[in-house]
Amino acid sequence: MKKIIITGALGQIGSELTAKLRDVYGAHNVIATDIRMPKDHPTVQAGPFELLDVTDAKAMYEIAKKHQVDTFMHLAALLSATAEAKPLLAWNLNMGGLVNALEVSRELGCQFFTPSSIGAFGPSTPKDQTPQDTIQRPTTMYGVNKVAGELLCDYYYHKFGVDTRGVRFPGLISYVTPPGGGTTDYAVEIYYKAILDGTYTSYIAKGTYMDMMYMPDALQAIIKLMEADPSRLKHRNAFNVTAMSIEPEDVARAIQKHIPSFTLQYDVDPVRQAIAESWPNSIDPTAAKEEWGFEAEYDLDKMTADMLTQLKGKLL
Ligand code: AKB
Repeated sequence: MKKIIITGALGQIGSELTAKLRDVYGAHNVIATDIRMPKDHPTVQAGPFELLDVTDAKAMYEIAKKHQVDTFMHLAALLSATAEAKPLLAWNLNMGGLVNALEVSRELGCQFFTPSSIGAFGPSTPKDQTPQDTIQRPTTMYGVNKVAGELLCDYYYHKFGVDTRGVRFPGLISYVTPPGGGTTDYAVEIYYKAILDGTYTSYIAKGTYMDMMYMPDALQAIIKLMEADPSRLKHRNAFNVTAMSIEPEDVARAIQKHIPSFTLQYDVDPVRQAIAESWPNSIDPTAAKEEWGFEAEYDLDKMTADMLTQLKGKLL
């Protein structure tokens, strides 16, 4: 049985991953940590919780040691748009937090997971069906952090034998905890606005394709990769994973199947649009499928039906 520590447990992925891991491995075997207290997060509160600033290496080590963890899931990070607004903070938090988490994992012999992102690609990367191994020259601070992070995780595996594993997540769509400061956030906001206002104004331009995935598939992918037979892994970190390549009009059309009067307008944000245009239109998840059996259950229509049902229950 695993004993897992999660950083960023109150974030978009963390809040749901904490609950899912507690279902699978037992509540007391999942130590949730975040820089703030878990008010209004009943699932995170329903088990061990520690306050932790991931840039504090000593505190991180002490918490991990106290709970005798054997698995480290490092999620705390600034997303792309926030990182572009505060690049130095992003460097310190995203890279400082990661190297601290890898060091703790090396010292305590933990298996290690951290997500990379489609943000690790840049304008010179092939745009369609982006291969697993390809040009990575991102033009954002977030992307620079993600590429460096992918390399650092490979380094800790080769140099120290830390069992590092990771995926490149696309935009993640969920109804539990909203994302904050990402470029793909429009694909979550649109569902909230569809329910509350019947209309949405997108900051991402019509025709801008990006990869997305529904949160249940993202959680399943993390667990499957961490449980995968290591002898099958040719790559260890930064596996391309995706469920759909979509643009705002695709989401609007999927919503209109349930809310025919839904309308979509545009007021494009040049900063987030430029980030989106520097990313791939679609990525190729073949390596993840072949090496550890990645699969996504939700396409756009199935995800939309579930998002609208769940959000109606939550918001109305
Ligand atoms: C973001 O938009 O910054 C994230 C990501 C794709 O990594 N959702």
